[in-house]
Amino acid sequence: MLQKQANTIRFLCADMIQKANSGHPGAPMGLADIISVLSMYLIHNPKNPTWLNRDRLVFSGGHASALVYSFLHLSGYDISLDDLKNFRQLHSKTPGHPEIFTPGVEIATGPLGQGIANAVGFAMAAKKASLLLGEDIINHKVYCFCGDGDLQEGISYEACSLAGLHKLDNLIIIYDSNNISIEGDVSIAFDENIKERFKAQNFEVLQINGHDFEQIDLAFKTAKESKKPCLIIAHTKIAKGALELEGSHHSHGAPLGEELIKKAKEALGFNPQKTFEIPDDVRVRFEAVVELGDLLQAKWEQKVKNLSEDKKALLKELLEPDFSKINFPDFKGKDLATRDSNGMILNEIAKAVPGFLGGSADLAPSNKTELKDMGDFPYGKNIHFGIREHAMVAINNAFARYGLFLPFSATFFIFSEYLKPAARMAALMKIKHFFIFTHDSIGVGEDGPTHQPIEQLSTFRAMPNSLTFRVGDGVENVKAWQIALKTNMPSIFVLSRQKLNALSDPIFGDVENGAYLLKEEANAKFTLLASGSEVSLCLKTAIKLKEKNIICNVVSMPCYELFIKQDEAYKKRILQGKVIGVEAANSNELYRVCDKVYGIDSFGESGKDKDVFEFFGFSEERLSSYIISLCNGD
Ligand SMILES: Cc1ncc(C[n+]2csc(CCOP(=O)(O)OP(=O)(O)O)c2C)c(N)n1
Repeated sequence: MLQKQANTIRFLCADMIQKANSGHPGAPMGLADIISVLSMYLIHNPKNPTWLNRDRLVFSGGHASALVYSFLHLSGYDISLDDLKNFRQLHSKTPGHPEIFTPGVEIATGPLGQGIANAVGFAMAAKKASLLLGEDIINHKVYCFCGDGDLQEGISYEACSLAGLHKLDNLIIIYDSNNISIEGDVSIAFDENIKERFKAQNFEVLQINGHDFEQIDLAFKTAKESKKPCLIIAHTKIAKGALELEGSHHSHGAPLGEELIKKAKEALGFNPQKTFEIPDDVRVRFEAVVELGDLLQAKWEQKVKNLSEDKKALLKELLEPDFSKINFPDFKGKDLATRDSNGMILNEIAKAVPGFLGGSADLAPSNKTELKDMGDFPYGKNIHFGIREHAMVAINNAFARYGLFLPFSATFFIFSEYLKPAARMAALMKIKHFFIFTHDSIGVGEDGPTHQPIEQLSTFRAMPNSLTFRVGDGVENVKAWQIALKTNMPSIFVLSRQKLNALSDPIFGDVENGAYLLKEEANAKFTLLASGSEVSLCLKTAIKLKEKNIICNVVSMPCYELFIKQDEAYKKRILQGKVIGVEAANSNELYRVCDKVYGIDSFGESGKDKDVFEFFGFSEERLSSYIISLCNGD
């Protein structure tokens, strides 16, 4: 029966890819035997894909999406046979790589390696949830399929190293060791001893023939009992069952061809004339899964009913956080670095919201992200990610997807470059994940151009489904958080290392509009539009210019993305005269709302922050001269 199930999956995948004339048959066919056995171990309820105590299943090699969908279809998720036939078509439930709108897909995968870190994140979230709610309530496993490509990516080292450190015995990674990737045999680029590598990372390592059902079964049994995270190295043949293409890299990413599929079906006792064939006994076997899932969930719900009142209240708060309880600090009139105001805000949120947690990539004291007296993961809320930015964000993406947590990830703004691929996935999935990036500009000073962000602000602003806040003082910082907590997508906080002057109250509009009028004069010739540290520079410069009879308004723009969505009337109201964008950053996107941009389009310089600002023209003197030169038509 296991073999028949596996072959059903094999040919469903081959047919899907053939019909779409696009896709990756190799990995799905190679993994069909293992997933056939896993179907007996996986605890889930296909009728309710969000049941909290379900096992999480992650396919790190998202190119094996045909396997994901055929397995989910057979298991009874809301994916029909027609959906399988629509594989990779526009607006289908079965897109090229798994996305979270498909029922049963836990997390979007495709960029190799990230799925492993997501699985580590799910396992960490489960540990935390189990400590909060009890082992009776949270005791599921996290299964992750990965391939050679995933293990070549650096993020797999980062994430597995943390998994070993935290002894995540709920994590089972199945490595599809078929020795093939796109360019051919992996030995041309990869020949390390995976077993020793994972042992060194404190994993239990099992090795099996991935087509031997007894060995697969025993491996899952052993892995479930393991006291450590477990890696199952499954030696497989890519495109197993595809006759002459079995074992060939040509099967990795192209349809097998109708003739070959027919011959392969015949060889394995399937009807070569039929496509998308699901034998009745295979259907019946999988239907039992749905019934079992329902039953398991019902039993679990009984346990939830028997929880103490405290635990019940905690579960409710984790599921539906109440932000009205947050006691936001009052920063009015206070000159502070925005990393400092942000640190105070974080602590207040963490005190009031049980699911709020996070950490930094070894920069918490500088990022001001320590949650004071709130302990360390797994018992507490501070997660020490070590210097693993990419894994940090992929792990926190999984925390966000787990269903109970609101995570933040922190580092210097410049090192956002090390985590961008996972931040992009957070945005793609529109998940609530907060990014705390301090040391936001050349204000970094002496550490020099390696540490001074220039183009990073533009790249985050350009990322769809996200809000980037570069706030000018503590009051803006609080307002930005109030928006972020309500927003179902990632929010990025770009914060200063250096102290900033407190701003006055808005004259027209507010942070929620993205940009607002901070200083308004009659008949202004210019509007100086700035964010972050440059807002108070513009205010001071405007005062200086008034002495010379050059009248300037000042607009603070803490969130570019919110501002460009405002209607024309709003923009017209706050942008008067010639609009000059002033930011100690790359100037690109400001040209969309400004006539001229006073930015930095080169890398920075090492020196005292004051000197570096002066050098790049960010002083009252230099900015005034620039505006005067515009008046003179220079
Ligand atoms: C970060 C990243 N780089 C490159 C790719 C393109 N890509 C997709 S699959 C693949 C080869 C993966 O090899 P392996 O994991 O062995 O998968 P298999 O050939 O067994 O299907 C590559 C390079 C990707 N999806 N993600």
